[in-house]
Amino acid sequence: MAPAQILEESRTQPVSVLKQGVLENYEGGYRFAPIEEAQVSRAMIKRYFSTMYDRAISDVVIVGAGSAGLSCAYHLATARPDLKITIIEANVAPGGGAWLGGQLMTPMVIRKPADAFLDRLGVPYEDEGNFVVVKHAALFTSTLLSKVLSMPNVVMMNATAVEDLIIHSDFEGKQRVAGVVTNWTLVALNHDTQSCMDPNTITAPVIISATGHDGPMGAFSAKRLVSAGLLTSLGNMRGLDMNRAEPAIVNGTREVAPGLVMAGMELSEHDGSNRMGPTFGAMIGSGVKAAHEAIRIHNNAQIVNGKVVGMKNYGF
Ligand code: AHZ
Repeated sequence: MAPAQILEESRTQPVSVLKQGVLENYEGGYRFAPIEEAQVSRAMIKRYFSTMYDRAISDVVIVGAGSAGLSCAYHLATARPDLKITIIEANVAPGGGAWLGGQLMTPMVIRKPADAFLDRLGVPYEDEGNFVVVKHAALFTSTLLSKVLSMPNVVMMNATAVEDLIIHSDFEGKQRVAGVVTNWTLVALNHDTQSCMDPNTITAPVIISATGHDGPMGAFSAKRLVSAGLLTSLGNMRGLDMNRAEPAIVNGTREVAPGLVMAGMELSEHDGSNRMGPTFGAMIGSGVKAAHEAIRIHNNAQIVNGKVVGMKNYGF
């Protein structure tokens, strides 16, 4: 069909002509632009590996894209568009446990004042007085995820696990978390089946760990701090108490070891604080507080090639 004919057809039918020979027609005439298989491969490879190359040094690495990690990424990326933020998520699907509320039910409960974050995102909710309810947890998580991923300074590598921490002696001789050790999750899960499958690294002055409570991969950094001798023992998550748990997580979000900020439910394993069950305000608040901590570290540290080499007021 000649281009003129296609144009003519598009005027008479509910179709749109995008380009010569390309037609969006749902009456049997849908025509794609031609493509070579190698073009598809190269379109992905050049972007993915140039991103990996670039992010081998990042300004902030966020480990875990659950409600705490994503809330942190949103606040940090908005507040500091100059920072290269790299999110590492072990699962293929980011979002952690925030696709549902409690016991696989869809509504998500968020206690005030964390409803202000929903207003920032533009997520609608019903106001129940002291708390609000989003009709489906996936509405919160998909909106947050799409906003985070559309930020130019954010990169997410999913299906990638953090399987160790880089720990250096810093400029004062103190142990400092200086980056993460990564592998594709399918490799990380199969170390027992092969003799050697070495990992990759990302250097960064700030790591934010938000890997959730203990599980096959969860509470990863808290457990590694113990085995690395930077934490005496795990506090272990305590029983459910919504009123104690949520402020403990938000107010306790901090730099738990030099270079490592801990957020979300991973902190309950580190500190031995209560769980809150299906109320998500603390995950939002903790994510935002972790972003504040990352900004504080960036503002105070002298950073060269992703390494903290001194403090800005050091020696005064
Ligand atoms: O896949 C994990 C999930 O998406 C990811 N993750 C865990 N270990 C990782 C590793 N490398 C990379 N080694 C890793 N990624 O971290 C994410 C954690 O999300 P989550 O939803 O499990 O934790 P959260 O702290 O963001 O939210 C917790 C939500 C909970 S649990 C709870 C309770 O049990 O009482 N209550 C709430 C609100």
